[in-house]
Amino acid sequence: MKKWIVPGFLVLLTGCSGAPVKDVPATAPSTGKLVELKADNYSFAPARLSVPADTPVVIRIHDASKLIPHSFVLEGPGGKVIVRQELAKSGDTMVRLAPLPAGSYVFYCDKSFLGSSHRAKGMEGKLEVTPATVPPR
Ligand SMILES: [Cu+2]
Repeated sequence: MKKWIVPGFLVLLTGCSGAPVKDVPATAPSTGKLVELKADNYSFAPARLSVPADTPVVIRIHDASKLIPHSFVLEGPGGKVIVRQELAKSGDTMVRLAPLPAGSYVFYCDKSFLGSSHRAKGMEGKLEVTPATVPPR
């Protein structure tokens, strides 16, 4: 009978997993340029961030949501997911980014509820990574 209990339990476990994508931990620098971001239902503020290229960056994300879970996903210019982290409800989450090459990145929440994604509701923004040295005028 034990044979039957174990597979049934596994089906229950996998059937209940909420997040469609596993967390992608960033390679974590211990320090970096600190950037503040606020998350709420359903927005990120500011929706545009700018950080210098080739510099470690720490994004402190304050999630004001008390009930609805949110996440932070950062995608590179090629659509590759660089980091994905669950956000702490009513708290701060530190997202540590290794130095990034200059370019235009997007961030968003990949959660959804009843088939409507938080991203479509407005939980997305742009991260501009600008060249560290500005050529003289
Ligand atoms: Cu969300």
